[in-house]
Amino acid sequence: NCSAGLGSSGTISQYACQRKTTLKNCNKIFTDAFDVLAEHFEFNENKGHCLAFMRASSVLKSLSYTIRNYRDLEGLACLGPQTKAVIQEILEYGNSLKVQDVLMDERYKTIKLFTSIFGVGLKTAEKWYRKGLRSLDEVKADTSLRFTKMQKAGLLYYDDIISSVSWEEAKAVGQIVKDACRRFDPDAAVVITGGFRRGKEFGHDVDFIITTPENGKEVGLLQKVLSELTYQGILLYYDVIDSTFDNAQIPSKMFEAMDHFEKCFAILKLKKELVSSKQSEKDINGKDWKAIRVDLVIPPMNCYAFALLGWSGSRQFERDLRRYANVEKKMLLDNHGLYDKTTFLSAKTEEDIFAHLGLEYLDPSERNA
Ligand code: DCP
Ligand code: MG
Repeated sequence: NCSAGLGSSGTISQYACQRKTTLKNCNKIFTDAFDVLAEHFEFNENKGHCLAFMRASSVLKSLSYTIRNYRDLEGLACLGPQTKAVIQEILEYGNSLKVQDVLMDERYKTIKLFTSIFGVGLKTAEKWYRKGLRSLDEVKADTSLRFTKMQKAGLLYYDDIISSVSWEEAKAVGQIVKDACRRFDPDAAVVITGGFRRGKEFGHDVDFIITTPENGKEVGLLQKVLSELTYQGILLYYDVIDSTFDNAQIPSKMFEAMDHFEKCFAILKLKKELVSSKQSEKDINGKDWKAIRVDLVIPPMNCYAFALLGWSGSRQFERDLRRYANVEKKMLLDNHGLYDKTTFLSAKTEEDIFAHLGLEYLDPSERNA
């Protein structure tokens, strides 16, 4: 129940890290449209338009009222003629022709389908599209394609992975991962991050940050945990990315897509009996488990707060937090640290990082930008 657009204040920041964005979205009809258009431009590698729609969507998600007429848009940041035109169209006709066109577009539909396979990015999806492939069956049947190990797993467990992970399932996976870590280090910190930490009820995977109180003790832990999960027979797939993290590394290497911590992209076999609401459930083939995508990230303790903040998302929140640090504070922020010109600013908690940046602390549930 969102209140009517009682005077849009002009005080909404252009940065998601200065807005509170909970999961309650009063403007879903507009943000769904923007999210489709942003994705369409992403698929066409039009970064500018993609960003414009993502930012506009994010601003509307932060509003405590529903946009009911064009005047409600006055003073809102990040809305340009392009995004405003879509809002006006939806206000007038209930939907947007451009969005309808995109949703019907064969290229959009196919790229969306292919990139929904674990291990398939935009480049691969486009290549398959250009070959004339349009469905998963056609992809699987094409003997000229060479799949990576990740893509093979993605296709094998496609149905399980595409059905989203519930919080109940995430908790059950959390218990398994925690038990495995604590076996080797009783003091290991194991925290669920990503969308579940922001309070989402469903996600596409379960993200974990794992570390140890003593710096350096985390080295070797991941391998032991993976052996344990293998021994239990529940590690369906994994790909370990070794740490390329170097404490001496300073700002020049910033703003890379991926951080340098040791991490693992995995698929775990979750027994349905371990999920409280799904006890003794079997599907028609008698399968009593579900394949779940899991990301494990292992930073050293001195980077823990930065890693946690960086992996808690949302993506738009992270983007704006870095942009804010950079543009407004002339600092560099990434998943490893915060640099003020030449000084490394240390932080034990996320609160410390917000304080360094002069920002009011936002709870993870308020970072759903
Ligand atoms: N992240 C990021 N940039 C990336 C990848 C990840 O900033 N290129 C951060 C923000 C994400 C978090 O890591 O919120 C976890 O990534 P996910 O893709 O798992 O995103 P979510 O957990 O937010 O969503 P989902 O519910 O789909 O898993
Ligand atoms: Mg996630």
